[in-house]
Amino acid sequence: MRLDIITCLPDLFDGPMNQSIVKRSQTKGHVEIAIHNLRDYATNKHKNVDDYAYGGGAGMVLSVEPIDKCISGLKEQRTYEEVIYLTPDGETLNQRMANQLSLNENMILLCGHYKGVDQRVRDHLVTKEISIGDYVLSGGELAAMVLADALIRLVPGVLNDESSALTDSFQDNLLAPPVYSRPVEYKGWKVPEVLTSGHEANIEKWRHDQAVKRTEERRPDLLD
Ligand code: 6GU
Repeated sequence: MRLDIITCLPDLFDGPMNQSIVKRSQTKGHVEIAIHNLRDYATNKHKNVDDYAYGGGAGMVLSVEPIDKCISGLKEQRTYEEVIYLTPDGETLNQRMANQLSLNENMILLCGHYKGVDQRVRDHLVTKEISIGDYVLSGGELAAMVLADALIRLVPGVLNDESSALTDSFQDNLLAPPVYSRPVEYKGWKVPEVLTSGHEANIEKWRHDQAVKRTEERRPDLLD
């Protein structure tokens, strides 16, 4: 999977994209992430990538030209299944959407900033608009990192068998069951006996029952 991320704040990606599983996915060659500074595609001498909104108000708007130049250049190098614009008025991200998108090979993630992007970008260049929840962030960068993380961990080979994405919360519309590790008793707080019994079938049943109980208590909407 290759992700091309277009942003006005490329430095924001330094940390999160270079740690832990996301970093390893790149060093192991399963995933390629390229960050593109929109400012490099500015056409005026001040390297501005935004401008006043026609009609007044609304603050600054990201201009169509630098975004089109950046996307066109990328499209000359490979074909993209999706050009995704991260925006609070997009479709809300969920595990099903992440699963579907994780099957794609090449995707562009466009991070909005300021008061948004020129609508012509959305009408002519963007193929999908995604939000990560009903709250407003100051830009699409954190949302792009959330989406990238959710997709990368689903790419075959990125996770080892033990931490397989198939056992994640949400994968079967159930939250994950509780987990325990050593010691078997701490300050009188005990690990459920079934987990140390060695009885595989009982353990599986206990985990499933706990997952259902947790989902009923915390997220009954998932069971509908
Ligand atoms: Cl994708 N962008 C911004 N700016 N805020 C958000 C969001 C995206 N998703 C939820 N809030």
